[in-house]
Amino acid sequence: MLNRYFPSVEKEIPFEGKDSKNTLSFKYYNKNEVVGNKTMSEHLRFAVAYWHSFMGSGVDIFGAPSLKREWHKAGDPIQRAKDTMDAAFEFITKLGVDYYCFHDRDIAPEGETYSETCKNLETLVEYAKKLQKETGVKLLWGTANLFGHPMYAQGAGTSPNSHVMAHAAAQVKHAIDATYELGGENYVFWGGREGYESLLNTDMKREQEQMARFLHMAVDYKNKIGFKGQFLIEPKPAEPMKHQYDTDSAATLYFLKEYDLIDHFKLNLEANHATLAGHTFEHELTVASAAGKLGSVDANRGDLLLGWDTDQFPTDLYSTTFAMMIILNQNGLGSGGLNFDAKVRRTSIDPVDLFHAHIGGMDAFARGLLIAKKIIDDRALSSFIDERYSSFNSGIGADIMSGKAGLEDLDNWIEKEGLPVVSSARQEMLENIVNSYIQ
Ligand code: XLS
Ligand code: NI
Ligand code: NI
Repeated sequence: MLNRYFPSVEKEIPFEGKDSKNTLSFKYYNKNEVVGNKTMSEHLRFAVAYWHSFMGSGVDIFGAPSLKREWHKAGDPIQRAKDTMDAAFEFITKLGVDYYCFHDRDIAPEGETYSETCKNLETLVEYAKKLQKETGVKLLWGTANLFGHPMYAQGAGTSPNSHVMAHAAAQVKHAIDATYELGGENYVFWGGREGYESLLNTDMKREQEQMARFLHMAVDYKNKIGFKGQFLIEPKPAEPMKHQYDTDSAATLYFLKEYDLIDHFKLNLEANHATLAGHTFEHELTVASAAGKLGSVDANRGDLLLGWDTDQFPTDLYSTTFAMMIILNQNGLGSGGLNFDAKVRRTSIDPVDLFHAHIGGMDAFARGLLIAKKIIDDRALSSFIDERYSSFNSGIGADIMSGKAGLEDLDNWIEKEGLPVVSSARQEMLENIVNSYIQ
Protein backbone atom coordinates (compact mmCIF):
# COMPACT_ATOMS: atom_id res chain seq x y z
CA MET A 1 0.00 0.00 0.00
CA LEU A 2 1.21 3.50 -0.86
CA ASN A 3 2.32 5.21 2.35
CA ARG A 4 3.87 8.62 2.09
CA TYR A 5 1.42 11.47 2.42
CA PHE A 6 -0.94 10.13 5.08
CA PRO A 7 1.40 8.40 7.56
CA SER A 8 -1.02 8.81 10.48
CA VAL A 9 -3.44 6.45 8.74
CA GLU A 10 -1.52 3.21 8.47
CA LYS A 11 -4.14 0.91 6.99
CA GLU A 12 -7.57 0.99 5.45
CA ILE A 13 -10.18 2.81 7.58
CA PRO A 14 -12.03 0.04 9.45
CA PHE A 15 -15.74 -0.35 10.13
CA GLU A 16 -16.15 -0.41 13.93
CA GLY A 17 -19.88 0.19 14.43
CA LYS A 18 -21.77 3.06 15.97
CA ASP A 19 -20.44 2.71 19.52
CA SER A 20 -16.79 3.07 18.53
CA LYS A 21 -15.06 6.23 19.74
CA ASN A 22 -12.33 5.94 17.11
CA THR A 23 -12.82 9.02 14.90
CA LEU A 24 -10.94 7.30 12.09
CA SER A 25 -13.42 4.44 11.76
CA PHE A 26 -16.74 3.99 10.00
CA LYS A 27 -19.74 3.84 12.30
CA TYR A 28 -22.29 2.82 9.64
CA TYR A 29 -20.49 2.25 6.35
CA ASN A 30 -19.58 -1.42 6.24
CA LYS A 31 -18.69 -1.96 2.63
CA ASN A 32 -19.41 -5.68 2.42
CA GLU A 33 -22.62 -5.62 4.44
CA VAL A 34 -25.50 -6.80 2.29
CA VAL A 35 -28.53 -4.49 2.23
CA GLY A 36 -31.33 -6.09 0.20
CA ASN A 37 -29.74 -7.53 -2.94
CA LYS A 38 -26.44 -5.61 -2.93
CA THR A 39 -23.54 -4.74 -0.66
CA MET A 40 -23.25 -1.22 0.72
CA SER A 41 -20.37 -0.44 -1.62
CA GLU A 42 -22.43 -1.61 -4.61
CA HIS A 43 -25.37 0.55 -3.57
CA LEU A 44 -23.37 3.68 -2.82
CA ARG A 45 -20.55 3.57 -5.40
CA PHE A 46 -18.60 6.35 -3.67
CA ALA A 47 -16.06 8.41 -5.57
CA VAL A 48 -13.45 10.92 -4.42
CA ALA A 49 -13.28 14.23 -6.34
CA TYR A 50 -9.72 14.94 -7.42
CA TRP A 51 -10.13 18.72 -7.73
CA HIS A 52 -11.32 19.56 -4.24
CA SER A 53 -9.43 16.94 -2.30
CA PHE A 54 -6.07 16.95 -4.10
CA MET A 55 -5.87 20.21 -6.05
CA GLY A 56 -7.57 22.36 -3.42
CA SER A 57 -5.19 24.53 -1.41
CA GLY A 58 -7.61 26.45 0.79
CA VAL A 59 -7.15 29.63 -1.22
CA ASP A 60 -10.16 31.95 -1.31
CA ILE A 61 -10.69 35.49 -2.57
CA PHE A 62 -9.71 36.87 0.82
CA GLY A 63 -6.79 34.63 1.66
CA ALA A 64 -3.77 32.61 0.57
CA PRO A 65 -3.46 28.79 0.54
CA SER A 66 -3.99 27.47 4.05
CA LEU A 67 -3.91 23.68 3.68
CA LYS A 68 -0.81 21.59 4.38
CA ARG A 69 -0.27 19.65 1.17
CA GLU A 70 3.15 18.01 0.82
CA TRP A 71 2.17 16.80 -2.65
CA HIS A 72 2.07 20.39 -3.96
CA LYS A 73 5.70 21.10 -3.10
CA ALA A 74 7.72 19.87 -6.13
CA GLY A 75 8.95 22.65 -8.46
CA ASP A 76 8.60 20.71 -11.70
CA PRO A 77 4.93 20.71 -12.79
CA ILE A 78 4.95 17.12 -14.07
CA GLN A 79 6.59 15.87 -10.87
CA ARG A 80 4.04 17.84 -8.85
CA ALA A 81 1.21 16.26 -10.86
CA LYS A 82 2.64 12.79 -10.23
CA ASP A 83 3.08 13.46 -6.51
CA THR A 84 -0.50 14.70 -6.37
CA MET A 85 -1.68 11.54 -8.07
CA ASP A 86 0.31 9.39 -5.65
CA ALA A 87 -1.36 11.22 -2.77
CA ALA A 88 -4.79 10.71 -4.36
CA PHE A 89 -4.36 6.97 -4.84
CA GLU A 90 -2.86 6.55 -1.36
CA PHE A 91 -5.84 8.37 0.12
CA ILE A 92 -8.50 6.57 -1.92
CA THR A 93 -6.99 3.18 -1.10
CA LYS A 94 -6.76 3.93 2.63
CA LEU A 95 -10.32 5.24 2.62
CA GLY A 96 -11.48 2.02 0.94
CA VAL A 97 -13.37 3.71 -1.88
CA ASP A 98 -13.56 2.18 -5.36
CA TYR A 99 -13.80 5.28 -7.56
CA TYR A 100 -12.44 8.73 -8.32
CA CYS A 101 -13.39 11.57 -10.71
CA PHE A 102 -11.24 14.25 -12.36
CA HIS A 103 -11.06 17.19 -14.76
CA ASP A 104 -8.33 16.99 -17.40
CA ARG A 105 -6.60 20.01 -15.85
CA ASP A 106 -6.66 18.51 -12.35
CA ILE A 107 -4.49 15.58 -13.26
CA ALA A 108 -2.17 17.28 -15.76
CA PRO A 109 -0.79 20.81 -15.90
CA GLU A 110 -1.34 23.19 -18.77
CA GLY A 111 1.75 23.46 -21.05
CA GLU A 112 3.15 26.40 -23.02
CA THR A 113 1.41 25.24 -26.20
CA TYR A 114 -1.69 23.22 -27.02
CA SER A 115 0.34 20.18 -28.05
CA GLU A 116 2.42 20.35 -24.87
CA THR A 117 -0.78 20.44 -22.83
CA CYS A 118 -2.07 17.37 -24.73
CA LYS A 119 1.23 15.61 -24.13
CA ASN A 120 1.11 16.38 -20.40
CA LEU A 121 -2.35 14.85 -20.23
CA GLU A 122 -1.18 11.71 -22.00
CA THR A 123 1.75 11.40 -19.58
CA LEU A 124 -0.50 11.61 -16.56
CA VAL A 125 -3.10 9.28 -18.07
CA GLU A 126 -0.36 6.67 -18.41
CA TYR A 127 0.59 7.27 -14.79
CA ALA A 128 -3.05 6.98 -13.65
CA LYS A 129 -3.40 3.77 -15.62
CA LYS A 130 -0.49 2.27 -13.72
CA LEU A 131 -1.85 3.38 -10.35
CA GLN A 132 -5.36 2.14 -11.16
CA LYS A 133 -3.89 -1.24 -12.03
CA GLU A 134 -1.82 -1.43 -8.84
CA THR A 135 -4.64 -0.36 -6.51
CA GLY A 136 -7.83 -1.55 -8.23
CA VAL A 137 -9.25 1.99 -7.97
CA LYS A 138 -11.50 2.83 -10.95
CA LEU A 139 -12.59 5.98 -12.75
CA LEU A 140 -16.26 6.89 -12.19
CA TRP A 141 -16.08 9.83 -14.59
CA GLY A 142 -13.79 12.23 -16.31
CA THR A 143 -14.54 15.74 -17.53
CA ALA A 144 -12.90 18.74 -19.15
CA ASN A 145 -12.22 21.96 -17.29
CA LEU A 146 -13.82 24.46 -19.68
CA PHE A 147 -14.08 27.27 -17.15
CA GLY A 148 -10.63 27.94 -15.66
CA HIS A 149 -8.66 29.31 -18.62
CA PRO A 150 -9.23 33.03 -19.38
CA MET A 151 -10.16 32.20 -23.00
CA TYR A 152 -13.35 30.60 -21.59
CA ALA A 153 -14.41 33.66 -19.61
CA GLN A 154 -17.21 34.32 -22.13
CA GLY A 155 -18.18 30.68 -22.49
CA ALA A 156 -16.69 27.54 -24.05
CA GLY A 157 -19.32 25.74 -26.16
CA THR A 158 -21.37 28.95 -26.03
CA SER A 159 -18.51 31.37 -26.65
CA PRO A 160 -19.28 34.15 -29.14
CA ASN A 161 -15.87 33.37 -30.65
CA SER A 162 -15.75 30.28 -32.91
CA HIS A 163 -12.01 29.83 -32.32
CA VAL A 164 -12.70 29.47 -28.59
CA MET A 165 -15.53 27.01 -29.26
CA ALA A 166 -13.22 24.97 -31.50
CA HIS A 167 -10.59 24.92 -28.75
CA ALA A 168 -13.16 23.73 -26.21
CA ALA A 169 -14.28 20.97 -28.58
CA ALA A 170 -10.70 19.86 -29.15
CA GLN A 171 -10.14 19.82 -25.40
CA VAL A 172 -13.26 17.68 -24.91
CA LYS A 173 -11.97 15.22 -27.49
CA HIS A 174 -8.84 14.70 -25.41
CA ALA A 175 -10.76 14.50 -22.14
CA ILE A 176 -13.05 11.82 -23.62
CA ASP A 177 -9.97 9.98 -24.90
CA ALA A 178 -8.44 10.11 -21.41
CA THR A 179 -11.66 8.88 -19.80
CA TYR A 180 -12.00 6.06 -22.34
CA GLU A 181 -8.37 5.05 -21.92
CA LEU A 182 -8.81 4.81 -18.15
CA GLY A 183 -12.00 2.74 -18.36
CA GLY A 184 -14.19 5.63 -17.12
CA GLU A 185 -17.78 4.53 -16.60
CA ASN A 186 -19.25 7.96 -17.38
CA TYR A 187 -18.26 11.33 -18.81
CA VAL A 188 -19.61 14.60 -17.34
CA PHE A 189 -20.38 17.98 -18.90
CA TRP A 190 -20.68 20.80 -16.43
CA GLY A 191 -21.23 24.10 -18.21
CA GLY A 192 -19.60 26.46 -15.75
CA ARG A 193 -19.32 29.34 -18.21
CA GLU A 194 -22.15 28.27 -20.51
CA GLY A 195 -24.50 31.10 -19.71
CA TYR A 196 -24.39 34.87 -19.63
CA GLU A 197 -23.62 37.90 -17.51
CA SER A 198 -25.71 40.38 -19.49
CA LEU A 199 -28.45 39.99 -22.08
CA LEU A 200 -27.24 43.25 -23.62
CA ASN A 201 -24.39 41.40 -25.31
CA THR A 202 -25.94 37.93 -25.62
CA ASP A 203 -27.86 36.09 -28.32
CA MET A 204 -29.44 33.42 -26.16
CA LYS A 205 -31.00 31.38 -28.98
CA ARG A 206 -27.72 31.21 -30.85
CA GLU A 207 -25.80 30.21 -27.72
CA GLN A 208 -28.24 27.38 -27.00
CA GLU A 209 -27.90 26.16 -30.59
CA GLN A 210 -24.12 26.26 -30.25
CA MET A 211 -24.30 24.25 -27.04
CA ALA A 212 -26.47 21.65 -28.73
CA ARG A 213 -24.02 21.41 -31.63
CA PHE A 214 -21.15 21.07 -29.16
CA LEU A 215 -22.86 18.16 -27.41
CA HIS A 216 -23.83 16.51 -30.71
CA MET A 217 -20.19 16.59 -31.78
CA ALA A 218 -19.27 14.86 -28.52
CA VAL A 219 -21.95 12.19 -29.07
CA ASP A 220 -20.69 11.58 -32.62
CA TYR A 221 -17.14 11.22 -31.36
CA LYS A 222 -18.16 8.89 -28.55
CA ASN A 223 -19.95 6.65 -31.05
CA LYS A 224 -17.05 6.78 -33.46
CA ILE A 225 -14.47 5.57 -30.94
CA GLY A 226 -16.86 3.13 -29.27
CA PHE A 227 -16.76 4.68 -25.80
CA LYS A 228 -19.56 2.97 -23.88
CA GLY A 229 -19.60 5.23 -20.80
CA GLN A 230 -22.72 7.24 -19.97
CA PHE A 231 -22.72 10.94 -20.91
CA LEU A 232 -24.00 13.10 -18.05
CA ILE A 233 -24.93 16.78 -17.76
CA GLU A 234 -24.58 18.49 -14.39
CA PRO A 235 -27.12 21.30 -13.94
CA LYS A 236 -26.31 24.44 -11.95
CA PRO A 237 -28.23 27.73 -11.96
CA ALA A 238 -25.42 30.27 -11.57
CA GLU A 239 -21.82 30.77 -10.44
CA PRO A 240 -19.51 31.45 -12.15
CA MET A 241 -22.01 32.93 -14.65
CA LYS A 242 -24.95 35.02 -13.51
CA HIS A 243 -27.24 32.65 -15.37
CA GLN A 244 -26.28 29.20 -16.63
CA TYR A 245 -28.36 27.52 -19.33
CA ASP A 246 -28.46 24.14 -17.56
CA THR A 247 -30.14 25.76 -14.54
CA ASP A 248 -31.84 22.71 -13.04
CA SER A 249 -33.11 19.24 -13.91
CA ALA A 250 -36.27 20.49 -15.61
CA ALA A 251 -34.51 23.10 -17.76
CA THR A 252 -31.79 20.63 -18.75
CA LEU A 253 -34.26 17.90 -19.68
CA TYR A 254 -36.18 20.37 -21.84
CA PHE A 255 -32.96 21.46 -23.55
CA LEU A 256 -31.95 17.86 -24.24
CA LYS A 257 -35.38 17.09 -25.72
CA GLU A 258 -35.56 20.26 -27.79
CA TYR A 259 -32.19 19.57 -29.40
CA ASP A 260 -32.63 15.84 -29.92
CA LEU A 261 -29.97 14.87 -27.37
CA ILE A 262 -32.20 13.21 -24.79
CA ASP A 263 -31.31 9.62 -25.73
CA HIS A 264 -27.60 10.26 -25.23
CA PHE A 265 -27.56 11.89 -21.81
CA LYS A 266 -28.56 11.45 -18.21
CA LEU A 267 -28.13 13.95 -15.38
CA ASN A 268 -25.48 14.23 -12.69
CA LEU A 269 -27.16 16.07 -9.83
CA GLU A 270 -25.37 17.98 -7.12
CA ALA A 271 -27.06 18.76 -3.80
CA ASN A 272 -25.61 22.28 -3.50
CA HIS A 273 -26.62 23.14 -7.08
CA ALA A 274 -30.18 22.08 -6.29
CA THR A 275 -30.42 24.44 -3.33
CA LEU A 276 -28.85 27.28 -5.32
CA ALA A 277 -31.62 26.74 -7.90
CA GLY A 278 -34.19 27.18 -5.14
CA HIS A 279 -35.01 23.48 -4.98
CA THR A 280 -34.37 20.74 -2.48
CA PHE A 281 -31.86 18.06 -3.46
CA GLU A 282 -34.66 15.49 -3.43
CA HIS A 283 -36.75 17.66 -5.76
CA GLU A 284 -33.99 17.62 -8.37
CA LEU A 285 -33.44 13.87 -7.97
CA THR A 286 -37.16 13.21 -8.27
CA VAL A 287 -37.57 15.28 -11.45
CA ALA A 288 -34.70 13.41 -13.09
CA SER A 289 -35.70 9.99 -11.82
CA ALA A 290 -39.30 10.44 -13.00
CA ALA A 291 -37.91 11.08 -16.49
CA GLY A 292 -35.67 7.98 -16.26
CA LYS A 293 -32.66 10.31 -16.35
CA LEU A 294 -31.08 10.21 -12.89
CA GLY A 295 -27.59 8.98 -13.75
CA SER A 296 -25.22 10.06 -10.99
CA VAL A 297 -24.87 12.31 -7.96
CA ASP A 298 -22.39 14.92 -6.74
CA ALA A 299 -22.77 14.40 -3.01
CA ASN A 300 -22.28 17.54 -0.95
CA ARG A 301 -24.33 20.18 0.83
CA GLY A 302 -24.59 23.96 0.86
CA ASP A 303 -25.08 26.36 3.70
CA LEU A 304 -28.60 27.74 3.60
CA LEU A 305 -27.35 31.06 4.95
CA LEU A 306 -24.80 31.50 2.18
CA GLY A 307 -25.80 32.00 -1.44
CA TRP A 308 -22.94 30.21 -3.14
CA ASP A 309 -21.60 26.73 -3.83
CA THR A 310 -19.93 26.07 -0.47
CA ASP A 311 -19.49 22.38 -1.38
CA GLN A 312 -19.49 21.06 2.18
CA PHE A 313 -19.39 17.37 2.97
CA PRO A 314 -22.89 15.90 3.38
CA THR A 315 -23.92 15.21 6.97
CA ASP A 316 -27.68 15.81 6.94
CA LEU A 317 -29.52 12.51 7.49
CA TYR A 318 -32.83 13.80 6.12
CA SER A 319 -31.13 14.70 2.88
CA THR A 320 -29.22 11.41 2.53
CA THR A 321 -32.32 9.41 3.48
CA PHE A 322 -34.53 11.13 0.89
CA ALA A 323 -31.81 10.77 -1.74
CA MET A 324 -31.40 7.08 -1.04
CA MET A 325 -35.16 6.51 -1.17
CA ILE A 326 -35.22 7.92 -4.70
CA ILE A 327 -32.13 5.97 -5.72
CA LEU A 328 -33.41 2.68 -4.27
CA ASN A 329 -36.81 3.20 -5.89
CA GLN A 330 -35.16 3.39 -9.30
CA ASN A 331 -32.98 0.36 -8.53
CA GLY A 332 -29.73 2.24 -8.17
CA LEU A 333 -27.65 4.62 -10.24
CA GLY A 334 -26.48 2.14 -12.87
CA SER A 335 -23.00 3.21 -13.96
CA GLY A 336 -23.24 6.36 -11.82
CA GLY A 337 -22.26 6.81 -8.20
CA LEU A 338 -22.00 9.22 -5.28
CA ASN A 339 -19.09 11.54 -5.97
CA PHE A 340 -17.93 13.71 -3.07
CA ASP A 341 -17.77 17.00 -4.94
CA ALA A 342 -17.00 18.60 -1.58
CA LYS A 343 -14.10 20.36 0.06
CA VAL A 344 -12.81 20.58 3.58
CA ARG A 345 -13.03 24.07 5.08
CA ARG A 346 -9.86 26.15 4.70
CA THR A 347 -9.47 25.93 8.46
CA SER A 348 -9.28 22.11 8.33
CA ILE A 349 -5.64 22.28 7.41
CA ASP A 350 -4.26 18.79 7.98
CA PRO A 351 -4.28 16.01 5.39
CA VAL A 352 -6.05 13.78 7.93
CA ASP A 353 -9.05 16.16 7.77
CA LEU A 354 -9.71 14.70 4.32
CA PHE A 355 -10.35 11.37 6.06
CA HIS A 356 -12.67 12.87 8.65
CA ALA A 357 -14.62 14.65 5.91
CA HIS A 358 -15.09 11.58 3.72
CA ILE A 359 -15.83 9.28 6.65
CA GLY A 360 -18.60 11.65 7.71
CA GLY A 361 -20.08 11.79 4.22
CA MET A 362 -19.89 8.03 3.73
CA ASP A 363 -21.46 7.30 7.11
CA ALA A 364 -24.23 9.83 6.41
CA PHE A 365 -25.07 8.07 3.14
CA ALA A 366 -24.73 4.58 4.64
CA ARG A 367 -27.19 5.59 7.34
CA GLY A 368 -29.44 7.16 4.74
CA LEU A 369 -29.34 3.87 2.81
CA LEU A 370 -30.28 1.79 5.88
CA ILE A 371 -33.09 4.15 6.90
CA ALA A 372 -34.45 4.46 3.34
CA LYS A 373 -34.40 0.69 2.87
CA LYS A 374 -36.45 0.21 6.02
CA ILE A 375 -38.97 2.92 5.09
CA ILE A 376 -39.40 1.29 1.67
CA ASP A 377 -39.58 -2.30 2.98
CA ASP A 378 -42.17 -1.32 5.59
CA ARG A 379 -44.11 0.59 2.93
CA ALA A 380 -44.24 3.29 5.60
CA LEU A 381 -44.87 6.08 3.08
CA SER A 382 -45.70 4.24 -0.14
CA SER A 383 -48.83 2.57 1.24
CA PHE A 384 -50.19 6.04 1.99
CA ILE A 385 -49.22 7.35 -1.44
CA ASP A 386 -50.77 4.35 -3.20
CA GLU A 387 -53.98 4.86 -1.27
CA ARG A 388 -53.94 8.60 -2.00
CA TYR A 389 -54.11 8.00 -5.76
CA SER A 390 -56.25 4.84 -5.64
CA SER A 391 -59.33 6.52 -7.12
CA PHE A 392 -57.47 6.42 -10.46
CA ASN A 393 -57.20 2.64 -10.39
CA SER A 394 -60.77 1.95 -11.47
CA GLY A 395 -64.03 3.63 -12.37
CA ILE A 396 -63.98 7.23 -13.54
CA GLY A 397 -60.29 7.73 -12.63
CA ALA A 398 -59.22 4.86 -14.90
CA ASP A 399 -61.52 6.14 -17.66
CA ILE A 400 -59.92 9.61 -17.47
CA MET A 401 -56.37 8.33 -17.63
CA SER A 402 -57.01 5.79 -20.42
CA GLY A 403 -58.55 8.52 -22.54
CA LYS A 404 -61.95 6.84 -22.53
CA ALA A 405 -63.63 9.81 -20.85
CA GLY A 406 -63.56 13.39 -22.18
CA LEU A 407 -64.93 16.69 -20.93
CA GLU A 408 -68.54 15.97 -21.96
CA ASP A 409 -68.54 12.50 -20.34
CA LEU A 410 -67.20 14.06 -17.17
CA ASP A 411 -69.84 16.74 -17.27
CA ASN A 412 -72.53 14.02 -17.39
CA TRP A 413 -70.77 12.00 -14.71
CA ILE A 414 -70.47 14.93 -12.29
CA GLU A 415 -74.13 15.78 -12.96
CA LYS A 416 -75.01 12.32 -11.57
CA GLU A 417 -72.36 11.93 -8.84
CA GLY A 418 -72.31 15.45 -7.38
CA LEU A 419 -69.44 17.02 -5.44
CA PRO A 420 -66.29 15.04 -4.44
CA VAL A 421 -65.33 14.05 -0.90
CA VAL A 422 -61.69 15.01 -0.27
CA SER A 423 -59.25 13.24 2.11
CA SER A 424 -56.52 14.79 4.27
CA ALA A 425 -52.99 14.88 2.80
CA ARG A 426 -51.64 14.08 6.32
CA GLN A 427 -48.34 15.89 5.89
CA GLU A 428 -47.54 16.14 9.61
CA MET A 429 -48.35 12.48 10.21
CA LEU A 430 -45.97 11.50 7.39
CA GLU A 431 -43.22 13.76 8.75
CA ASN A 432 -43.60 12.03 12.10
CA ILE A 433 -43.30 8.64 10.44
CA VAL A 434 -40.03 9.71 8.79
CA ASN A 435 -38.73 10.96 12.13
CA SER A 436 -39.55 7.65 13.75
CA TYR A 437 -37.14 5.94 11.32
CA ILE A 438 -34.32 8.47 11.67
CA GLN A 439 -32.66 7.39 14.88
C1 XLS B 1 -18.98 23.08 -9.88
C2 XLS B 1 -19.24 21.71 -10.34
C3 XLS B 1 -18.04 20.97 -10.82
C4 XLS B 1 -18.44 19.73 -11.58
C5 XLS B 1 -17.38 19.17 -12.47
O1 XLS B 1 -19.78 23.71 -9.22
O2 XLS B 1 -19.88 21.03 -9.31
O3 XLS B 1 -17.20 20.66 -9.76
O4 XLS B 1 -18.89 18.74 -10.72
O5 XLS B 1 -16.94 20.07 -13.40
NI1 NI C 1 -20.25 18.97 -9.19
NI1 NI D 1 -20.67 22.39 -7.64
